[in-house]
Amino acid sequence: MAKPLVPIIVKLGGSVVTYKDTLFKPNISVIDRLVKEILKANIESLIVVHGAGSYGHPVAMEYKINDGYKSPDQLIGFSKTRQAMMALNKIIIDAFIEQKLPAVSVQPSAFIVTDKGRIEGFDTTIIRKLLNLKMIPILYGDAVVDKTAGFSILSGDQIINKLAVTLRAEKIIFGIDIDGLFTDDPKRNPDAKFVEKITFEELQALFDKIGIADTIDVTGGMYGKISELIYILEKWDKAVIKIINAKQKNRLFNALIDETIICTEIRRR
Ligand code: IP8
Repeated sequence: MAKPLVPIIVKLGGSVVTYKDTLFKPNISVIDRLVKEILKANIESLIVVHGAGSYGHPVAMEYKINDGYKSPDQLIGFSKTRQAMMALNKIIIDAFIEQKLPAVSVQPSAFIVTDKGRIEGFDTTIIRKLLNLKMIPILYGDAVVDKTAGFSILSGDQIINKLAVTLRAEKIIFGIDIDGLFTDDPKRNPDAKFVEKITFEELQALFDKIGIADTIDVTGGMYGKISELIYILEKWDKAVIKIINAKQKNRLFNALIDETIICTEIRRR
């Protein structure tokens, strides 16, 4: 039997695919350009996970979905968060289909349960089958059922962590709206230094230095992202993670075809 192809995993961050400060505003031109870059790169096996941006985060925040079930008033917020994410997911899938790329939505909340916010069950059968068919599964951060808390918010980053480790992905590209990791938050500290390459241990040391993004982000912004990156490298030492600025033209394309670009590259050692 032919060896299954190892997928490349791409995260399209919420600050890339939406305007984070305007409720329910997708960044259509960026989405379209990124999909064209994916088309041009002609990748054999690809999974895309997108963030919530101004779709899921403000709604989840309003109804405190990430705090778990506390009162019946939150239930409508759980519904609205799910709907918001499906709406954004549809916009993104439509952009793939427009380019005749066979993307298909895989709704995380329909197959993932968390316990105290961490993924419990994770069955990749559907995703593997879709990849075998040469389709592009597209997942996203979602509002999910939680064993202890009733419900919780599952970030796209945690999904990527699980996918990368389970499917033994060797290349993981995180598309965000800055060039990569800095020694501090570059939006607040002008002396923050850009990090080109970093190892697992160095990343752990940097972990405490990077604060939570000041925009509305119920899953912890850059802080949440870094902690998930550490989890990936802890469990799967062949992963090479690139954090790129997906708002800059051709960065995603060049990262996909292994051209040298401005980015932060993270390896186990
Ligand atoms: O933007 C969060 O996903 P993320 C998901 O990947 C929701 O952190 C629904 C807020």
